[in-house]
Amino acid sequence: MESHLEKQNGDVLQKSFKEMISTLPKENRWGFLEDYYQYQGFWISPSFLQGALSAQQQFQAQPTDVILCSSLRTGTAWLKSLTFATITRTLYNDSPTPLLSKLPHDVVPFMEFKLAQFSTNRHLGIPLLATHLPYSFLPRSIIDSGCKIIYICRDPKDTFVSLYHFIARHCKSQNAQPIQLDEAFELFYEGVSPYGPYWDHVLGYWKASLEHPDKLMFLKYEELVEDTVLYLKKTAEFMGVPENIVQLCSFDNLSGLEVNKTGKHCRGQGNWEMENNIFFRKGKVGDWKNYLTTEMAQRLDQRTLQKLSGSGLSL
Ligand code: PAP
Repeated sequence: MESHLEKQNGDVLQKSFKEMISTLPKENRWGFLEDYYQYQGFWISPSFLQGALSAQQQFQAQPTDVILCSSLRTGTAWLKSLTFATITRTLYNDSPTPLLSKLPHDVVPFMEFKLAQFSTNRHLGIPLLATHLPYSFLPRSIIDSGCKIIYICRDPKDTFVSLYHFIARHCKSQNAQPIQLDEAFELFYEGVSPYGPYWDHVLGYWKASLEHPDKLMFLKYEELVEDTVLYLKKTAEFMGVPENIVQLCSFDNLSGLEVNKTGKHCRGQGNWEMENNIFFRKGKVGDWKNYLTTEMAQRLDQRTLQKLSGSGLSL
């Protein structure tokens, strides 16, 4: 819970944010329950943007914090479970880790969704926090405090397919008609997707990782799948803690837990309630082959080449 003063300040801020947001370009071809707004080059839901703006004003990062950053559907929940298990390995020697009874998203909160930006809403003994915000949206204190950032990205084709299923399932659960895959593809391609353009999100963190390799670790989902132990070790080293726990955080283990099969998770102000199992679909590299035509795959690959050209990054 936030304090009384934090709440008062928060209410005033939220009002001015709402006014500002209502002036932004908006769009809703994905068929969400609310319009998406374009702010500083990125498409974002108004409630998450309000959370982001509020975090920019209020969040005080600690130098010991580790901020987990990602666009949607690129392996956030997996990264959360791996880093949480690494950081808390000695804390839960005699009792079961919360990863066995809670969704990873409820174990490591999002800065912009759950108001974890308020120190009173955080477990300060566990310095992990997550965000889907682009690098340019991060609160200044994250950069100034010198705390560490871990970013995870994924092949745009698998990211798109995963995102499409996530949104289609969410729409169905709200009795809304989901958009067709080929229409969604065109929107993603044009950069009109939640927290998109996807490539701009990735490039923001990529460039920052080149400038500050000691502060920003850049991971790819595919590399994590290919050699989980190696990347877990690197991540632990980066955070300055020892590792173990690959099995605990594996897709099969997490997706088979009762909490992740039957529980529910809520984002924003209640308008994003979803079943926990939506976060565990297949967890495979290359599932796009089951959904995209060769032409679609080639177009997206071309787009990726063009967007990442000159950056030194390939996906
Ligand atoms: P979010 O943006 O909704 O938080 P995020 O966790 O970033 O989603 O990514 C979800 C993807 O990670 C899903 O991919 P898929 O749709 O292609 O299957 C999900 O299945 C996958 N995933 C979740 N947990 C794991 C895990 N432990 N290991 C590997 N992949 C996982």
